[in-house]
Amino acid sequence: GTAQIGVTGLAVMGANLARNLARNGYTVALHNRSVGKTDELLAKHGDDGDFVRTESLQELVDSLESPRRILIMVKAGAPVDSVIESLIPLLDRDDIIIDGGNSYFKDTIRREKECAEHGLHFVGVGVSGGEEGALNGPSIMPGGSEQSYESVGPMLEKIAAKADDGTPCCAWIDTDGAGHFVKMVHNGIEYADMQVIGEAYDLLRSVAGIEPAEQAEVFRRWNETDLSSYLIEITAEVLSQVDEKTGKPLVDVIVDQAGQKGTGRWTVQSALDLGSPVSGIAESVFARALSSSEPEAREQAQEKLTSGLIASTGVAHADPEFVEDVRRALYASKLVSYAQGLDMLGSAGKEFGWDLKLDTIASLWRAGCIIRAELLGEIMDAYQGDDAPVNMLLAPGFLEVVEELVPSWRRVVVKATALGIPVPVFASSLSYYDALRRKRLPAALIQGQRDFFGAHTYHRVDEEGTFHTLWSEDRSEVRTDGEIA
Ligand code: NBP
Repeated sequence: GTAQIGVTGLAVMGANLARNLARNGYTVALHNRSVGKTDELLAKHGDDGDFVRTESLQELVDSLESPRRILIMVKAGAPVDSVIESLIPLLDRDDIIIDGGNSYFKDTIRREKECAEHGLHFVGVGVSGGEEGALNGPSIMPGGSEQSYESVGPMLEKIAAKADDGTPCCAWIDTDGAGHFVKMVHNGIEYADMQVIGEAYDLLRSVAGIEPAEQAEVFRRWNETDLSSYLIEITAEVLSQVDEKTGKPLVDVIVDQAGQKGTGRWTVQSALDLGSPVSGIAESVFARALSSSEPEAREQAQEKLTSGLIASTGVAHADPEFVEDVRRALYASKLVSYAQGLDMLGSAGKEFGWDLKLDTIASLWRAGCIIRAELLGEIMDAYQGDDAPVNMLLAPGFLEVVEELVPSWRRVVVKATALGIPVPVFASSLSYYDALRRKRLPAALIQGQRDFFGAHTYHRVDEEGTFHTLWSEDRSEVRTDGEIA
């Protein structure tokens, strides 16, 4: 065969990646379980470049130059295993299977091992940017062996988005599941990013009376500030959309129950396993769950839980000071979400043996992906060099910025709380900030409680060692052997 890469799974993502590859000069062999999608792609976009039509995995394999590169873009989960299983007997040593779907990183670790047993390379690749990114340049986060990157890296870099400085938003992350892990955390941050924008929208509307069309202008202005990002840009688009049927703002006819496909949930589950405090990301996943999984409870609560509501907001229509406070609270909460996501990557690196370079990872998110933002260039700078900050909020570039945002941030959380407007991520991010900088945390009391009921022991502030109080005896303190329980 002579095709340089094969793509199997030609739904939106696979079709667009195949077209992107062809437009960049590669000969692309096409395969889909049902041949209809293959023919549809060829009929509509056959002149994007050189394609080879195949009807079976055997034909796909035969059409490829050796060592083969096959990109799987089928639905995440069992379909990926089924395709791998069918491919294994057809492939030769050193062929490369690439999974560009949203696979769970532990599945990727397992699949890499299985493929390695057959002498095959398995490259789990995180791809972000939706349909549009897949076609015109996504952000690409590849894992797998460093050797396989030599073969697939140049192709992936060619089709990836380019940052403003021209560098491709694609770089080898680390072995096995590292690429999918980083993509997962990207999505977790994306959940938080969207939720904080949602909280800002709710406050602007409910407190300052700014209706959607007028808010679209606010978001357009905000997009010229340090908030500048894809998600702020599309928020303005969505808010300015008028429903064809009713003439109302579209956002008012959309049911307020947010969906999720699972990557946010995976991020939080993994964070719990790692003991990584991604409170803002977690709150954003829970906020979606609360919106959609409790319709009956929401309905009853609207009628029955009505105490404590304040009639007047005390804020004039579109009060510029309040609007600016909300903008700052949004930016501060966003910074915390990124700080938490990056912190989680640090913990995962230690747990899974990956050398995750946070400056490189931030650089890959500068273009092509959903969380692309001005901010990412600054995060990249903050993590460059040898003395990386222990927490993003403590990086010289961010320290002063956050400190300046705090008064607005507090005013907004207080106002929202007084008025009964939920701001789970604004508030939990502020608590994270406050907990980080607090001199004494009530964790000391918790250690005392743990020692009381479970003899879990504690450390003292003034002496080395591990201690236990004999709570049910004479309450004297004893020194115990070993580590704290
Ligand atoms: P889907 O996730 O909707 O999957 C559809 C494709 O999977 C079709 O080609 C279908 O073949 C194939 N397929 C299924 Br379903 N079961 C199969 C099986 N047992 N064996 C072989 N093929 C099977 O496609 P997508 O939306 O293009 O997404 C592809 C991947 O990219 C997913 O992992 C997704 O999470 C990820 N992703 C999507 C986006 C996005 O914006 N949509 C963004 C980033 C990542 P058929 O045509 O014969 O039914």
